[in-house]
Formats: sequence, structure tokens, C-alpha cells
Amino acid sequence: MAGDQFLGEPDPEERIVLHVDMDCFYASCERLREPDLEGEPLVVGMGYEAGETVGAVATASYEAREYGVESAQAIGSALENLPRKAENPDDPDAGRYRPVDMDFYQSVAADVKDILHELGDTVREVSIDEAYLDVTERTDWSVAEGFARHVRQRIEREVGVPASVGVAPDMSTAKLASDHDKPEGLVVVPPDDVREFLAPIDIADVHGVGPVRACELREMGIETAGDLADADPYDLVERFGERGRDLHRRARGKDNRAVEPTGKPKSLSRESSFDGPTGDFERVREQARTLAEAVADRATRKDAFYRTIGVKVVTPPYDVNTRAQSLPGPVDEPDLVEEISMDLLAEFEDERVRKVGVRVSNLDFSEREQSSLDGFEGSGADGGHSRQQRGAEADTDTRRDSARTRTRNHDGQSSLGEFE
Ligand code: TTP
Ligand code: MG
Repeated sequence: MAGDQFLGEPDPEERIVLHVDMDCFYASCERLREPDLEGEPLVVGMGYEAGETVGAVATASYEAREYGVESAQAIGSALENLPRKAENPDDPDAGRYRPVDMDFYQSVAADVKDILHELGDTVREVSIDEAYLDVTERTDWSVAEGFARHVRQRIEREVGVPASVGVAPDMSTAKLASDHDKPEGLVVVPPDDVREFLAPIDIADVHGVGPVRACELREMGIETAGDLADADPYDLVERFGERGRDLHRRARGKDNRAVEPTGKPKSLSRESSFDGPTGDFERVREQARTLAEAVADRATRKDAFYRTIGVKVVTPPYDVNTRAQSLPGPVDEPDLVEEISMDLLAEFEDERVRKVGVRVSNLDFSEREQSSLDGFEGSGADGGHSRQQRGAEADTDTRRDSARTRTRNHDGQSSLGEFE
């Protein structure tokens, strides 16, 4: 119907939107640095220590959800459903509890987002563990499933946390698709299947339907997205105004919102694992050198200048150590990335190393914008020199990251946030 689309808006059937949502994200992060928690009922939250009473669950692993523990639940209820192992060591139905460590989760999320920015044409980050990617130019409906699997595998392999992925011709359906088979879900809904996929979805799960509106819709006899799609749009507009028209569109897979990017990548990084922990430091250095080169090359290709260069060294069992050095101004200097990485790495010479990574951050893209405005597009062509150090006035784009700079955590693990 012509009324569904407006002149100049992209035809939703021509778009391929991928939605990624990490599985029980904070719990997965805890498992990353404490692999013994794998497979255990695990609750991340606040207020469970002896003497504490106030607090809530941030998230629960899928094993803990089996016991009725869920996000936003009062900690007292969670403890009733799932007692704490630390206090009930012999109870087979007890679970593990861990405090919230936002710095660590932000650092893991940054690693995931780096990958997503590499894989999507445009990326819209909507929360710490969730993003939409427009991948229209990267894939095709006939191979979209393979592409989605690739996205999930790269996150799993390079960062080590599980994700669920949904692919659909619009954002709203893609989000429902990623949620459909959690955890480790992978659901592709090609254009011709959208109506069928949406039909049985509960009305409360349709994007934009809150609990109040869900009740009102149920009063109208509308229980599912299928019912909503079949409803008379005029009744919906009468009841909910323009919002009613949006809901009707969404229920029919006609969510015309484009994936608007939420910003440029905040950092660029590469890391790689060894087969097992290695004591051969020359091998670690060699690997880091290759990674430094790859990261610097990516920054150059993306027209990104960086002000901070850092390394990450994971030592057994899974201690994530990060070190970073900030420069007085943004640069594009591959040699400096290598040199500083080597300096920062030296401290770990006597350690066994499981994984090594190099990151550039405090990114600044302002010259690219400026140069295209000024018609200076070719100014980087004579190599790194004209792109080297710039004045303080070019520094404004880095402010987004400055609040995140952090120091070592109390447990001796240095936060990856230092990288950002
Ligand atoms: P979600 O993606 O909603 O939840 P999740 O990743 O834990 O689980 P799922 O597998 O269902 O996606 O939220 C992401 C993180 O945000 C979550 O790990 C913890 C945090 N969070 C809270 O702190 N409080 C809350 O009420 C919710 C819903 C999430
Ligand atoms: Mg999630």
C-alpha cells in the first residue's frame, strides 16, 4: 500500500538489518575472567553480602533463570529462589553471586563493538550489549544466515562472550528475531517470512508497546502482532493517535526507521590468543608487532587519528592486564603504535601469556570531515607526515571518551577502560 511508504524513504525490503544482543551479558563477562563459573547458576547484582539487604539483580545466567531469578528482581527474592553457594557450600541448588563491575563490562562491550563496526555498514549502538547493523551492502538474503553466524563466531572467538543475532528487513523485526531463540540464537527472517514470523508474537513484545498499551490493546481483543497487523489502522489511530499507525506498521514488518549510526568507533583493536599460555616472550612480542601494524593500518584506512595507544595482556588463569599511554595530541603514526606497544609490553616479560592485544583509542575523525569540507581530500596522500601531530583545536572529537579513563581495579586487574 502506497501509504506505508513515503517518498525518499528506503524501501524496507531492500534493507538487511542485523540485531545483536549479548546473552546474559554481565554474567558472561564474569565467566570470561572466571571460567569456573561456566555452566553454574550465576547472579550478578548488589546487596547479597551478609548484613546487606538492599539491592537488585542486574542479570542472571540462564541456569539461574531456571530458579526464577531475573533482572531487576529484589536481591532478597533472588536469594530465596537461589541461595548463595558461599553460605551453603553443600547445597546442590545454590548459586554463585558476583558484584557488578561496570568498568570491566564496558571494556568487554568495547571489544564487541569494535567487531560490529568492522562488520556493519552503519552501526547503531543502543545499549551496553545491544546494537543494530545495516548490512545491506555486506550480504544478501541467500547467505544472510552464514553472515549472521560469522558475526556471532567472531564475537565468541575474539572476545569470548556469547551473543544472539537476528536478521530481518527492518529494525523492529530484527530485534524480535534476536530475542526469539536466546541464548546463542540465530534467526533470519527474510522479507517474505516477516508476516508469518510476527503473527504469533505477544503484543507486549512488539517494540513501542509498554505494559499500559498492551493492556489497552488486549481490551480491544488484540493479543498478538498478527492481531495488530489485521486490526483496522483507523481504530488504532483513534485510540493511540499517530503512535497507533506506527504500531500497525511495525506489526506488519513495515518499520521504516533507518539504522542511524550512533557515532564512530571509540577505539580500534586487534588481539590474538596463543594455543595455551606461552612463556616465549619473543613470540608474544612478535605477535604484538603484527597486531600493532594491523591496528595502525585500520586506523589509517578509517581516517582515524588516535591519542592513546595501549596493550592488553591476558595471563593465566584469566587476568586481564591493560596498559596505555596517552600522547599530547592525536596522531596517525604506525611506528609509534609499535614502539609504544613494545614499551608497554616489556613489563610482562617474565609472565606467561595467554592472549595479547593492541588498541588505539581516543579517536579523532575531525580532520577527515574538515578535509572533505575544505577540499583537502588528498592531503594524506603523501604518507603519514602531513597527518601527524595536530594542534589542540583538532582535539574536540575525543571528548566522548575522556570520561572513561580509569586506573587499576582493586583486585589488581587493570581495567580495559584505560584503553578507551
Ligand atoms: P539485557 O540484554 O536486557 O539482558 P542480558 O544480556 O543480561 O540477558 P539476555 O540474554 O536476555 O539478553 O541487558 C544487558 C545487561 O544490562 C545485563 O546483562 C545487565 C544489565 N541490566 C541491568 O543492570 N538491569 C536490568 O534490569 C536489565 C534488564 C539489564
Ligand atoms: Mg542481552
